[in-house]
Amino acid sequence: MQDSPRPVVAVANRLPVHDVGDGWQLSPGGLVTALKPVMSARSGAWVGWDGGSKDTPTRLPELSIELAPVRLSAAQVRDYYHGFANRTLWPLLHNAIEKPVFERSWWKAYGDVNARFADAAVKALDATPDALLWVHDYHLLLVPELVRARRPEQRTGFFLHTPWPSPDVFARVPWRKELLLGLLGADVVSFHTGRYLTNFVRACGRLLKDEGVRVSGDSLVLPDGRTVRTSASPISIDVAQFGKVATSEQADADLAVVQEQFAGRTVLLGVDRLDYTKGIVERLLAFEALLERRPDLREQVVLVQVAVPSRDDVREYRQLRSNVEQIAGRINGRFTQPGKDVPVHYLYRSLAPQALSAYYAAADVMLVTPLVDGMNLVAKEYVAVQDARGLCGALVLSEFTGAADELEESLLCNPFDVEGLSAIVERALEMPVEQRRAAMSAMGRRVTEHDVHSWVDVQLADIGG
Ligand code: ADQ
Repeated sequence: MQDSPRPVVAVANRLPVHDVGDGWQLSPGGLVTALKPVMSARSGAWVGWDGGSKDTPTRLPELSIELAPVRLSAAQVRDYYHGFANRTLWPLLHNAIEKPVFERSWWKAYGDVNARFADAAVKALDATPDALLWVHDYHLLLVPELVRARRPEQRTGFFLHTPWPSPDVFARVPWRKELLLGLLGADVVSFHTGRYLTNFVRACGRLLKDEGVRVSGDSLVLPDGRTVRTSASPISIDVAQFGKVATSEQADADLAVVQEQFAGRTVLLGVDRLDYTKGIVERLLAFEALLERRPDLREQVVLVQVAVPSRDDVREYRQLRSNVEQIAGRINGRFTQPGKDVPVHYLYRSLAPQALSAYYAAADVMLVTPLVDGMNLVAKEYVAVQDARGLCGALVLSEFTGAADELEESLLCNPFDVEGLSAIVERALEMPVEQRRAAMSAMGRRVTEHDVHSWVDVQLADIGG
């Protein structure tokens, strides 16, 4: 007889629900969609920050698991979330492309809040016998060890959604040993790619030598003999769900509007959270260089840049927004012909799934050009939508994304080289249809085979040991 699957206690910065005015709904997003069927089959709990709302439900009809809200004070949100998570760890883990800020009071709050999350996780584990613990992302690096100290036999996995930088970059953070030892409370620590995994193992080997931690292949052996495994397990999207949305009547209607708006022009598209890791400035500069070099293209191409507002209480993000808007305005000022449409359409907002999928379907060339990105799901979403509709647009993809390891038939680019990027965009515009078709169908197959459900299965099997 087959054992029934073990329950799961997931811990992430936010709970997977949001207030829609007259009630609560599951938030959209890959992780939630992926976990929903698994959690329904397995039962368990999700521990996360309640985002400041006082009436977060502990159950939702469409979700079989318990929601375990963590309350944070305004000072904790400021120092742990806006401070240590977003201004110390986020830039540090993204190769320090913005300078990380090191502030002792933020570190203190980070430790306190991680302890709050660990308390809530232990409570949920006590109520769910035999559960696996699955901790997510850079907000909670200390949680695995905090739980291990109280539940030494607990099976625990950690998944990092960002990159892990080179050991030299990671070594800059004053609390580097504590952060690494926090993670080593897990049984398995997982990353999107083998490169991040190697960087992490090398950081442990170098910085924890004096603590008696030994590297053995891709594993770390602790002084008490316990072994922590690492694994590379690229996250993905719910391909079937994207296909369904992409071929819905609403998406057809939205697509017709976009196509009419840009009739006769080739559409280039960028879709990102407005974040300095995403290379939006370099992308705009490459587009500007292209229009400069090729006057014949000025009325033939349009760049649609959709940017979701993000972290606008952080100075670096406000500065980025103002740069992006200034450059988009400059390009339109320079290249718009009297009586004609502008070359850059800039949308600063979040879009509904059908509208987003209509833009993906309308895009002849998708520009995914981050300076550094753990995975990048937008690239996979574009492939899923184009494939579901039998289209064959060209994908220009930064080699500094996790997705580049899997989508090798894309046009890979180095976004730091603006002239080079501009030349690759030109190549994408001229790529023969057979070549695009072959590339899209190979990428479509790969994304379909490795969707988010198979990622969850692999992760949970790994944690189960
Ligand atoms: P993010 O940095 O947020 O995620 P990404 O993987 O690109 O980056 O996911 C963004 C999500 O937001 C996508 O699902 C996309 O559809 C959505 N989105 C973007 N613009 C939108 C818009 N205007 N309207 C509506 N939705 C929009 C982090 C890491 C990534 C990693 C993921 C998952 O930084 O590297 O891929 O987690 O692990």
